[in-house]
Amino acid sequence: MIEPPQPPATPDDGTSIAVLAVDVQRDFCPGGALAVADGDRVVTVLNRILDAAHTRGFPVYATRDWHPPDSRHFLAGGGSWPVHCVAGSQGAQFHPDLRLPDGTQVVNTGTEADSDGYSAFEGTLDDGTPLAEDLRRRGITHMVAGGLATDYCVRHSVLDAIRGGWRVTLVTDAIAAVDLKPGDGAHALEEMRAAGAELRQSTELDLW
Ligand code: VGL
Ligand code: ZN
Repeated sequence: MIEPPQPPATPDDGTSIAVLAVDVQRDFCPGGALAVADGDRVVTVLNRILDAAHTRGFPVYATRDWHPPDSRHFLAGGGSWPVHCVAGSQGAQFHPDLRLPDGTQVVNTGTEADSDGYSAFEGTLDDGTPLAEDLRRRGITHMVAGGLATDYCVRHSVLDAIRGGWRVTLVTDAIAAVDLKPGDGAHALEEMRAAGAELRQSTELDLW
């Protein structure tokens, strides 16, 4: 039997794409300890992107905020936030509707008591490998990113990716902001765009 042609693992322009889903966890969604307004709205959009990535053989990275209970990131430890995403807790679970493909690399962030760990690039895979090292090892040059929250972990991750030399497409309907101060999310978007992130609606992506 003749096999149908397989989709290319890399697009024609020589770039190699990975998808980055940032902190799509129960605690950042309605009902969670640090709920982002409409945080769960990103799930449907990200699922479509994750399915397409999987079909095309693109690696998927899913970060999760994964704090120790005594983190200095929390109000009681002198930080800014109510207790959220304590490692192993129910609130730290990925949103139950998020469909992470087989082979998704989980990136744990904020695991040290003295760090906020806002950036995916401060995080490590389960075997301790830093995210940047894994991306380089796999020849990834371009990241398609979405998740929570626009003004914290998405912002820090996207800015670090650009500083590290990666091309970044930020999916504007796959993100939502904490907006501790009104306008924080909009400001973060502008900052990422000015740094070189390409802002796209999911419908405009080349993934389909
Ligand atoms: C985040 C606030 C505190 C985030 C994490 O994922 O954006 N925000 N911890
Ligand atoms: Zn946190």
